[in-house]
Amino acid sequence: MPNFIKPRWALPERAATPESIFLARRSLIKSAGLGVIGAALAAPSAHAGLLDNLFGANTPPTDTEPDPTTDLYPVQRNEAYTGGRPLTDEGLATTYNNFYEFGSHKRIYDGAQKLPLRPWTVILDGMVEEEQTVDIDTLIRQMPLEERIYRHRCVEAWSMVVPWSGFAMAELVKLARPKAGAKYVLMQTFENPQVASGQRQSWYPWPYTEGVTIEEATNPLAFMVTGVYGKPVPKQNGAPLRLALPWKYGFKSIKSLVRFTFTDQRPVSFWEKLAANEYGFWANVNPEVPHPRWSQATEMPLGSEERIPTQLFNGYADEVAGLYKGLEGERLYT
Ligand SMILES: Nc1nc2c(c(=O)[nH]1)N[C@H]1C(S)=C(S)[C@@H](COP(=O)(O)O)O[C@H]1N2
Ligand SMILES: [Mo]
Repeated sequence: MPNFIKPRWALPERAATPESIFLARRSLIKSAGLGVIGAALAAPSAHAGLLDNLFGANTPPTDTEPDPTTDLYPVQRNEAYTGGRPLTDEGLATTYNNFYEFGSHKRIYDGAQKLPLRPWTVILDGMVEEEQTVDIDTLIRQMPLEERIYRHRCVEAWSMVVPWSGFAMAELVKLARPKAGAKYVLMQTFENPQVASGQRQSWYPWPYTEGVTIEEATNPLAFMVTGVYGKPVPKQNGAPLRLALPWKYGFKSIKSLVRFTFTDQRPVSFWEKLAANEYGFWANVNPEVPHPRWSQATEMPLGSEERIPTQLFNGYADEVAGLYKGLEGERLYT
């Protein structure tokens, strides 16, 4: 094994596991009376070896099946979205991932290659004029694809700047034709425990779900991702269809979507079910509102040696602050 030099942005596993899973596991295991096993599972060092391995292999994995949308890329860049900072190295953005379906550590890109991407359908249902099941290739080929460089700020305080390809989420809402009473969009990731080892861990509330208001979904910044770095989006980054909400913490940007349900009930997300005190519905980036267990004032860009200040709404306040007028009483920033 070669010697790896751990970059300084390589956060210790405990800090890099946002999502309070060690705590959730601990309490579940305790309540099951399995204290000794619980302690071993809960040890923050459990994945240290895996994390160390990551930094020797920052090359994007290659997929053996050709993606049937490859011919669409690269797409036209929309110059209105420049990212404002240097792009993150493609090798880093595609090998340092959060995708709990494939494990609670960052090196899931190899395991994620098992996910079959075709056939893949997307359901549009709930409070809509007519329920639809849409084939992913039909969907992608009918949408106006463009490239946008967006900042991404994980709640764990690492960040990246990536060139996503895709289409405005407003286009998907238009296609779904929600009824007047619909207020929210509930979104779901695939469920396939045979290939997604994380989904065999029953203490998580699978499938991964997220939600936004219709106003958020139709804000021009809300972006459905089908590609990245001028190619179809790789499995580990949420193929074949994921969300990018650059003004919110990264966990809202749900991957590998199979269902959009329009509803008048506010959705409860995967992380909110696990730890409602730490992860709420709105989760807008705000450097002045700390996570209960760490500060959100600064962030570590992937590949960088220095922390930089975090900005309100991740720097997108001009575009989105208006969405939250009149909601000041809500927990908008966790
Ligand atoms: N289905 C699903 N979507 C998910 C996650 C996940 O574990 N499962 N992790 C989220 C988190 S915490 C982040 S920061 C981003 C990471 O996206 P990336 O791996 O493309 O950087 O995906 C988000 N979407
Ligand atoms: Mo995240």
